[in-house]
Amino acid sequence: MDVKDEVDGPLSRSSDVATPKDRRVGLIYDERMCQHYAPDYEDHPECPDRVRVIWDRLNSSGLAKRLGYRARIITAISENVADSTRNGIKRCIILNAKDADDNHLALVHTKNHIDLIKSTSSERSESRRKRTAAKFNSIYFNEGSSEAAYLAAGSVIEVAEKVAEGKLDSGFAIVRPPGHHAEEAEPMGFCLYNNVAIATSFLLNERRELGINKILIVDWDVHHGNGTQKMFYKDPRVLFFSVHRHDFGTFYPAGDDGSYIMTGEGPGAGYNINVPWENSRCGDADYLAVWDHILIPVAQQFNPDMIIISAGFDAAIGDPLGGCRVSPYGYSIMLDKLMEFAGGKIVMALEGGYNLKSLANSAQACIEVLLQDKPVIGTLEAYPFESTWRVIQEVRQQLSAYWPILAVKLSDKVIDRRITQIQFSSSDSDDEHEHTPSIALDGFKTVDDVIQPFANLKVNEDGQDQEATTLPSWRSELSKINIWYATFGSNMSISRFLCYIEGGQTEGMQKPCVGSVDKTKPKEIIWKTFPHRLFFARERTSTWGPGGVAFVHPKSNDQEKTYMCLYKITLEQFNDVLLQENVSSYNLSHPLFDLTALQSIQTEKCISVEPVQRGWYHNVVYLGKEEDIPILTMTCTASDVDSFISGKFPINPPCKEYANTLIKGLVGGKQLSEEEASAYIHEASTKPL
Ligand code: Q9C
Ligand code: ZN
Repeated sequence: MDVKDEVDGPLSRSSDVATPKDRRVGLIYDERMCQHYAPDYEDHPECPDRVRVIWDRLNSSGLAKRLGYRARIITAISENVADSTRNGIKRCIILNAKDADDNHLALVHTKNHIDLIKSTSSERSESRRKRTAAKFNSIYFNEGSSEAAYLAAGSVIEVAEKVAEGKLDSGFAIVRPPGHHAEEAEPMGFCLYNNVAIATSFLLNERRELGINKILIVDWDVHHGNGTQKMFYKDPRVLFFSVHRHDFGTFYPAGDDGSYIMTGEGPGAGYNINVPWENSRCGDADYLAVWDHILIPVAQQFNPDMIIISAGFDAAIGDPLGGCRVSPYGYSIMLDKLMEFAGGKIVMALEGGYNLKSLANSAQACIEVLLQDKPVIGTLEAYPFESTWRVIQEVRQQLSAYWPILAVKLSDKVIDRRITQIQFSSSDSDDEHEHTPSIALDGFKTVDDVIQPFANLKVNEDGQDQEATTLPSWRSELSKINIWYATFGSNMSISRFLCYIEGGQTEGMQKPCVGSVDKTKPKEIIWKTFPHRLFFARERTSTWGPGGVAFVHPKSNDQEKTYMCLYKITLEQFNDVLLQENVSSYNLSHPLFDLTALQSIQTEKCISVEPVQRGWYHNVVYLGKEEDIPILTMTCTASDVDSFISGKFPINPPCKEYANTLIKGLVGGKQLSEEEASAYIHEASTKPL
């Protein structure tokens, strides 16, 4: 007899169900999903052992005793409460994996996509498969890929259906290949079919009689769930929530899709929530702050009928790709906090996770929560990062129109609990888990991080930038206006500033700049002093390491004198520089600083540029005119200065290398002798604000 029939039988009679505390948790695992692996035994992080270690751990810990499917099911059904625990350990119900139907795949994928995945199975030669895979971003195929992909999608459907029917309370599909990067017509990021999106669509469209009308998808994989987001972007039945590293658009899958400004469209407006980390090393405290201040309040209002978790464990401590630090305890609290919704109807589907030990530990912690086996215990030592509170506030503001609870201002008492100083202490690595040095070494992505604002432009067959033929009209308009861009930091060195215009890299730069769209050099360079205070603040940058970077006080003060190097560039170029200085992934279909802004800044003096408010230099300041051309600089806001003074944001002297770059700029510009320049920088970094 088929396992499913047995489950459909006795389990569906609620009289057989034990007390409410005794949770029926389904598990699916199938060795055939291990037949998908990178050809040539190439080392690939998305490897078969990922699911094997989880399955082995659940068996060795007694959470999923391998009694053979039949025996397992029978004991699960026939045991009464007392019998259902062996040696005090509650156990899961094991279901058979199932192939997905093409009809169900077609709920979210094109026929071409399905045909493509099918076509990679055995009849095609290895070299053809390789050629096909090479057309996609981070994809491999072997002879087992198609079968594994069908089983992964079908298994998530199977668990989701059983939970929706009430035959299971919750479940975990231990599947691979993962799914959340797969788009309607494109496999990507190790993902072939979008397992979670398929199961979600299946319940909402094919099994409407089950009464699952609203589904919350929580994607806690360290990468943005771009595929899932797109599939439900206009659908208010699905609240898609993703927390992921974004690093201002530079972290995989890179670009703007994972930005918090992506909130859904049409009827789906407000039903898409992205929480984009700005940097690596986020851990339990950061994730739980997001749960407490975004996800949980929204979930209370949304009131889902079911929760499906895109459960990647690549934000776990020790993951080689993620660089974050979520502990098994962290995952268990995140999950436990979701158990209050939808009567605990939670379906977990494995996505990423590439440290085998962390995978097993994290998955086990989650299963224990689903079983409600023992109280969740542990301790959290760390506070969230300063950047985490900033991200949380941005997300709350962005979504407050849809979820009124988010409009409430977070109290200072809450956000004062934060880490402002990054420590590379030994406690980073004294964890029981494996630890990769990349976590500690991977710096903050901040102002001095050079990004590639135009890097995700589509490139035509003949390798031409499409942008070249479809430049937005604001560019030609603003290209006719000149401004002076006044610099006081490392851009005082001409070679360095030219990278922002022409692209490329100069000494000390970690990554090349893409430059501006118009790569014309500045038409003139002059030096001037301004009555503004120069100071150094913030904690570190990935280019310079620990130490503050230069700011000028946006308000003038006759007691002060700051040397600035002025470049005559167009207002169009200024927009590209503004974007690069603030490392935003914002796409410049509209100018950040247009003619209207240029007009009003002459009376207002300062304009904080909203789309790049995540950056540190988003406040454009008007410094007067030279040859009747307006002089603009970019720095922090006056309220940021207050935060520096109050200690809310850190003040730090520049590191040696950064200070030397400034001195070189001043000396090269013939403004000061080396001794004078060095005294000038020293004073700016030591005199209290
Ligand atoms: N430079 C999941 O975790 N990285 N996918 C490619 C290319 C791909 C991760 C890096 C990461 C995909 C499901
Ligand atoms: Zn991932």
